Amino acid sequence: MKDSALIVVDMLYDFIDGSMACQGADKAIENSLKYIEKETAATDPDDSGVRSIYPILFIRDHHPANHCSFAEQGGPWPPHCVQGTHGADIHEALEPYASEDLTFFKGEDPSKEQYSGFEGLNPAGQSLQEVLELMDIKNVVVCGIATEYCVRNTAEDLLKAGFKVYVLKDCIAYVDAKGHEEALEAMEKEGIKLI
Ligand code: VGL
Ligand code: ZN
Repeated sequence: MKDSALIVVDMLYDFIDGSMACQGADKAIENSLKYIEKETAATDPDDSGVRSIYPILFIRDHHPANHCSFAEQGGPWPPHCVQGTHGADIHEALEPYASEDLTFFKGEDPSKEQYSGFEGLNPAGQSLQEVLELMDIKNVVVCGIATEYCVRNTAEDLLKAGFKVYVLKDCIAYVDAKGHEEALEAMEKEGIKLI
């Protein structure tokens, strides 16, 4: 797809096999990798060294140890994605596709919950929207974890900002199966395309 980019949301160890391991995470990673390999594959059969350019942006939940979303501070979640821990790292199969400029950290303020990747910043202090606009991206494809929280909030904010939004329905994992189905239905009604 022209003018498009992939946004990988929170494919981090705590959501995969850690303190908040989500349902379908292994499958979501496997399918995301297949999608990435297809999108970045050589397009010219005579020149397999040439790979098409397809920006891949990463969102990372990145909490201080005293974050307000943690149960010990009265929040709904077990501690997860604490800065500097393995649980906050991108899965190793996806990590090679990540670059500093295209990685956006969220949830760093101890007093603020941030489910949306839209609230994240890259190390240079740029927002997701700013960077997508600089790259002239019009279509965004979203995969990641968790459907009901960060995937949904990120996709909805992208839609509100005027992007055409696609969610890869085989490349998302979830906290709760019913919540996942409801979130998909709601997103589709809003105009987000499930592909
Ligand atoms: C998320 C709960 C808490 C997510 C992050 O990535 O969906 N969910 N922090
Ligand atoms: Zn979090």
